Amino acid sequence: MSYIHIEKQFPQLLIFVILAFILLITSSLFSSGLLFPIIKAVSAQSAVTTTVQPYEITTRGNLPYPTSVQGNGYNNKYPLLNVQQLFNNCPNEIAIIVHGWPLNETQAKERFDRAKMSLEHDQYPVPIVGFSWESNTTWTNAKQIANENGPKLAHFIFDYKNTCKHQHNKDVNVRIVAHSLGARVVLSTLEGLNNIAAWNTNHFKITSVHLMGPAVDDEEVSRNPSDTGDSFLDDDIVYGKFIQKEVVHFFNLYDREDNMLKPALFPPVYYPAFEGDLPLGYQGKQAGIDSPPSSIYRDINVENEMRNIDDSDGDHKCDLPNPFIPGSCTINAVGENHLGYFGFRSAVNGTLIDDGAMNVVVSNWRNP
Ligand SMILES: [Ca+2]
Ligand SMILES: [Ca+2]
Ligand SMILES: [Ca+2]
Ligand SMILES: [Ca+2]
Repeated sequence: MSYIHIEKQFPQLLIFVILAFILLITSSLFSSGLLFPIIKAVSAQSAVTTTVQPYEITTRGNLPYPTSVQGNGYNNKYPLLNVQQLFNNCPNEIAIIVHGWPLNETQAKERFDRAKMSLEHDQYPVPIVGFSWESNTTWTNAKQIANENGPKLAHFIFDYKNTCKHQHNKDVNVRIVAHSLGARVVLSTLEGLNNIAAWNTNHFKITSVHLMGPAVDDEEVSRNPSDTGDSFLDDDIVYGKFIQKEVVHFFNLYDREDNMLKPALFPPVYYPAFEGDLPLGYQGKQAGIDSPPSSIYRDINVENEMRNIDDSDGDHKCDLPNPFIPGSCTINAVGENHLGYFGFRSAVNGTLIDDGAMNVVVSNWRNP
């Protein structure tokens, strides 16, 4: 009887002893001041500046394969790293940043630097690879060049994943973030990957794609070719099957107020006038099309991330002046600045004012 009694009491006794022991340890840590340095160390760590390693590759000059850009990043702020390092180190993940239209090399570097600052602000220290392509030409030429760049970027991505896998035994994650007409480069890249036999036999995938304010027709993410044909400049190709096959998570960040993408009653009207259709970045995929499942493809409204700031690149000029009214800027409200997705730069000292839609990108990376 008494034996059973002791056995029942024993767990409670044990808990009491453990609690007393914990109390003793913590109180002695407090009194000796040992616990305070631990708290201090934790808060100091969260204040440490996040650094994003900058790489850049280019196909400008109609190069058949992207080459590593030497020299410095935007405004000589830092040296660009050699891409060969990536192929040797194979970090767990990289983010390829693709710019839009119609940018020269300096402007491309400015976009990559803004993306870098926003990622640092959002404390996501992923190495970035800026993809600089020859977009500083007419809209029609730039569309053609964007298409041609897809297979080139596809081969680069394949070589990277393949080298890391078979020479360093590492599975690396490749993410892509593309702005505006850069979306056309990326859709063409997915088709290009699908055409690389060894990409398929290795079962490689792109970890995530973010299109930010994509300037491609709103049916191009369909899996059914018969969904195209609703406008006079259609490509007669849809990319939904490539999205589904090659990408783990695909995000379309759209903005109904974007001044390059929205249809408007009064000029200037850009994408809808150029193409006779609504862009994917205006209000998401076209209603009724056969898009990939929502486990892979998602539309996200980022209108409120585009603050009412008319100078995102810090050149003291309105990012999109009204060509019909001298001295008038088309950016007057939240959501309107098509150039704000990568963030906003101060015209006074070049630092970041706001991270644009990049916090949404980072949030999706952390929690797909
Ligand atoms: Ca359409
Ligand atoms: Ca169309
Ligand atoms: Ca500007
Ligand atoms: Ca933001």
